Amino acid sequence: MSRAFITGITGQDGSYLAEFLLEKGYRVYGTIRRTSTFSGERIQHLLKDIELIDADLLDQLSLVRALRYSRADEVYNLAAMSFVGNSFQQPIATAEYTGISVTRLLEAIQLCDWPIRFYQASTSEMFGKVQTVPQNEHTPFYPRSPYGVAKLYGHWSTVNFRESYNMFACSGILFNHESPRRGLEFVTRKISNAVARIKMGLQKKLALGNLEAQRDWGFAGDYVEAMWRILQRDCPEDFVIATGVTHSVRDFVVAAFAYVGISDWQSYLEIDPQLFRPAEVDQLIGDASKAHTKLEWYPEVRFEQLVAMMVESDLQRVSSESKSLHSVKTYSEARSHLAHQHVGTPLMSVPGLELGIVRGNASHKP
Ligand code: NAP
Ligand code: G4F
Repeated sequence: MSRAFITGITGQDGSYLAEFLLEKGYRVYGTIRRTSTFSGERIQHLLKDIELIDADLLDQLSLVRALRYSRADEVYNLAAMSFVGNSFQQPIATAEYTGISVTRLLEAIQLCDWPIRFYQASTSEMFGKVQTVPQNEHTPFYPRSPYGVAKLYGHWSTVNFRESYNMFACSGILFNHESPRRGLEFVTRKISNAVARIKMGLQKKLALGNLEAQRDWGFAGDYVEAMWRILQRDCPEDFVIATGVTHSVRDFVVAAFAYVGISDWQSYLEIDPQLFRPAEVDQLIGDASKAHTKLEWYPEVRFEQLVAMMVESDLQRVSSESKSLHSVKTYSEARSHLAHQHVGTPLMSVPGLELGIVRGNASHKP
């Protein structure tokens, strides 16, 4: 039985990848870091099938121990501080988590005395101020955020270990991919959640920043299969993974409101200057021809299907939360109900979350 080791298993991609690998018959290990509340809502349904190991990206020995315990054949490095907006507020922490930790993990792998294939979660953010349209494996990088800069370090570290030590180390340069499991701070989920709540009469306005930014949005479930395919080849190489279609944030807003039958979306929208970034990535559009040819990978979910999937999921969640809230009779029942709800799914967006300025124990994972 093949063994897979996933850092960031509690994240959007980690949860889909764990499901995918379990279906393929893998034994799956995932790292979790100690937090005051368990952040495992996305993998709750998998807990009986996977094994979780305590490890933190900043603690090199914890990575070595976790790897040795798993004796993994394949390592998927998905853990990172992944929110671009926050990286402007915490550039040093982002460099540590998202950049230097890649080298920590690569060195930990070198200390293992069995062969390991390594996947690094690289990103289209590395293209930033794009130098060609569309972007492929030959496009020069020009990151526009501390997150993009940190990811670029991790990317080149992966290439360097491959070339220096003959490691089977690969980068997947993935364009934006979304799902109902996306964190509420990312723009697609922020929109789908707000549209569902507006439809249910629970929210009046949706505040956004730059509506003109364009992204190549795919479905996370499709993209984790590409990660796996990258590690199944005879030789290690890097791949761009994308749909090849781009849409603006405005397009996403219009499509999400249209899904719930609201055409006057402008009356619900507010533009908040604080939500604009110090430097923006204006347009991303990927050319995944190499992945089509060498991995036989193609995305299945189109933009319209993705929007529908996300809004529908939030409608159902918001509706069931709202119904169960109304069934609560007493004040103490309401308090205990709210406490319970906050463990898993937040009842409302947390103001300031998208700026990365919320402190304390606010849970923001779907
Ligand atoms: P995500 O939902 O934000 O998940 C990030 C994961 O990293 C979580 O499991 C988080 O654990 C873990 N993590 C963060 N800091 C850690 C630390 N110090 N030690 C251990 N674990 C830590 O991100 P995602 O969307 O699944 O993305 C997965 C990876 O792909 C990330 O590296 C991201 O940068 C990259 N990527 C994403 C996209 C995209 O569009 N989604 C595109 C290109 C690349 P907690 O649950 O404890 O917070
Ligand atoms: O949803 P976003 O925060 O995603 P972004 O910055 O593209 O990064 C995501 O994709 C990368 C791949 O290219 C990943 F590497 C990264 O980890 C992450 O998953 O923002 C998308 C766009 C931006 O241009 C932003 O300025 O939406 C714009 N936007 C407009 N209003 C907003 C908002 N973004 C957020 N998060 N919140 C807003 O209110």
